[in-house]
Amino acid sequence: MTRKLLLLLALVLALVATACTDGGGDQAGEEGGEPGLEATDGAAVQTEQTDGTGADAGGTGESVLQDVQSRGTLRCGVNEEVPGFGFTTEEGEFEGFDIDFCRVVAAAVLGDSEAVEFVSLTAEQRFTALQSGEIDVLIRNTTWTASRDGGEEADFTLPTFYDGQAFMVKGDAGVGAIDDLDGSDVCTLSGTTTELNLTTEAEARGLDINAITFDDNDQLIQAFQADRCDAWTSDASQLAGVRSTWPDGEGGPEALTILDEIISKEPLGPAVREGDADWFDAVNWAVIATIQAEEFEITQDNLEEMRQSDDPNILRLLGEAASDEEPTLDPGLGLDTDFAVNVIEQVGNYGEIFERNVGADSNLGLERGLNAQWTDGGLHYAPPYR
Ligand SMILES: N[C@@H](CCC(=O)N[C@@H](CS)C(=O)NCC(=O)O)C(=O)O
Repeated sequence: MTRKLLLLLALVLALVATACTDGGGDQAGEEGGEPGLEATDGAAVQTEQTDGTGADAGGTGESVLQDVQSRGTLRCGVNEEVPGFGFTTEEGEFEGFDIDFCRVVAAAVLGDSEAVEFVSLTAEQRFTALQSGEIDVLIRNTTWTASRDGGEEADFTLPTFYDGQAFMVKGDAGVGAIDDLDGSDVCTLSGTTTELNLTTEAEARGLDINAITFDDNDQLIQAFQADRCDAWTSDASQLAGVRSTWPDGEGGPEALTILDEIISKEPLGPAVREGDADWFDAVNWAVIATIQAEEFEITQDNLEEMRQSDDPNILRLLGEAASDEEPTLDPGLGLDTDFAVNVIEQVGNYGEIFERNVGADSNLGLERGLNAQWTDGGLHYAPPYR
């Protein structure tokens, strides 16, 4: 390829990159005026327009890790519409699996799981908010994909939830499998991985499926309730969340069926802005600490006892000296050596977070499945903390 062509190509790519970042903002603008976000730590606060450098988020520009530690609060981009994962209660409190992982990061980085400013985002707004520095981390049922890693200036940590796309139908629709949806209208949400998965699966099965795409989840729910679509497709876990709070006026949860077939891999997890290794490591190891704690069977209840354990691996994780010869481990993550203690004490280990929000102790009642420990046939595997 000639030098001139290479230069031209580089120019085009630069243009695309700029176009991509702008695109998201515009869309947000389209939906509801200001591409602003609503930061809520109990009281609604409207953030001013940003210039995308991140500096306006009060950052020093070195690493978000220092920004958060000097600010004393974590700005976490979340969902407020998905029961079990990220939603607001009647009292206006944020609750859910992803919300608890915001608290895990705050406990690890600030020693205080409550030092979080929750910023609720639509699917379309999430990467713009990350790129502009309005949020420090995105923990919002977001799938790790190559185009997001490469094209959205995002770095994804270890997944917190291994999910897959499914279909939800009304129980009385006579639909028992995806193939029964031939000739049907299926609701999807724009700005998500859902739409492409649907068209890919329909083509693979030779089904004639008409995708009806909405920018806003509420509009999608109204259309589904009004039978403007025969099925709703999205991540199975989130459909279970929506189903768990389906209004009695619409027949309650029993009125809905989630088909068994899963058509995609949706590894969900936190994302940080690209190119910030210190912040990436801090968030990643905060997540890993919850998984390692469960593997070591360290719980909120037995934590104090475990700090007296004679297992050096457990002592290392809990910031204790592993032996007389081996002082407390500081792996150089820029976190307190006992950060995992703050995480477990204030939020819990992985299993406790799962069961509380989406598992046996919740309305969703999800099985661990792929989200079990590797020792139980699942995918959660913590790299060694040493
Ligand atoms: N994991 C998918 C998103 C899946 C999805 O759209 N989930 C729905 C659940 S019903 C959702 O979050 N809807 C609410 C919203 O995005 O505002 C992605 O990263 O694109």
